[in-house]
Amino acid sequence: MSSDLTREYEEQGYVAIPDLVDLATVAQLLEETTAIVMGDRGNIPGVMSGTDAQTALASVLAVHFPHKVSPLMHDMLSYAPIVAVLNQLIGPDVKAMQSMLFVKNAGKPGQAWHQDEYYIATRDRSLIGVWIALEDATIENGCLWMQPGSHKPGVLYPMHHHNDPRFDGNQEISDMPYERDSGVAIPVKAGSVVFFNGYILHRSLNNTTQGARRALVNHYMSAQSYLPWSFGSPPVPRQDVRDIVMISGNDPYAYKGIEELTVPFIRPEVA
Ligand SMILES: O=C(O)CCC(=O)C(=O)O
Repeated sequence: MSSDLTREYEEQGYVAIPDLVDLATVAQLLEETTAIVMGDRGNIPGVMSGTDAQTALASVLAVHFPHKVSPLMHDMLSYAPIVAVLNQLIGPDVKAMQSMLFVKNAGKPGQAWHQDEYYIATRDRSLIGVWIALEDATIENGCLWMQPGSHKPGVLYPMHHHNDPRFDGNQEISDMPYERDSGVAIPVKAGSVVFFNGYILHRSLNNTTQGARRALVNHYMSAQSYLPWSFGSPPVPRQDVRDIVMISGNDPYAYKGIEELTVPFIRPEVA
């Protein structure tokens, strides 16, 4: 794999790679998305079992932790061409801790400016989001937007509640050194994958089209770092969350075992 890719990732804080996931796999993931939101992979509070596919899909913005109920989504964490890029960007020892399956049908909100390390802290700043386009993502249907280079200071900006109906109820960064309406849109074709740094400022807009904007987002980090992640409301901090999936290399903390802490849920649309 080219060193240009690493350089681009380090400079911009993200890199978009076209055609990394083959379209047959994309088609399987789309079918699996329907099965998950129809409750066919087990009960997830809020999924509409007993209804038709269209109604079920239209009701869901995103399912968090689909890999906990779907063997296909679990396998996708270790999709070889993605792991090859992660090994280049992170190193040989890689673990995953989160998956999110966006359906984002017509009219659904985006997510305002945020940094993923605000939610999933690592000790070594190695968090990477891997955003897999399951259909063409456009400005109109709510593709990602980035502030190139914004990961470099390694600063987490303050978050606040917003009342902007274009975005879901997650908080938005305030006092950032960028205009709120600036940034670079990242439209990509189905099968493309966007790798982005946990400190980069990014967002997505609402879907103003009549179709969906499905995407699978998996999060990874170096297995050499503890994962001091907080859960719950109010959040309970933990020193090293072991609800992880080893992806490649060695797990220096294997002696701690693996625990099951997270369960799938539907992302709320309002705060
Ligand atoms: O796909 C989206 O609409 C938002 C994804 C995102 O911001 C994230 O995964 O951090």
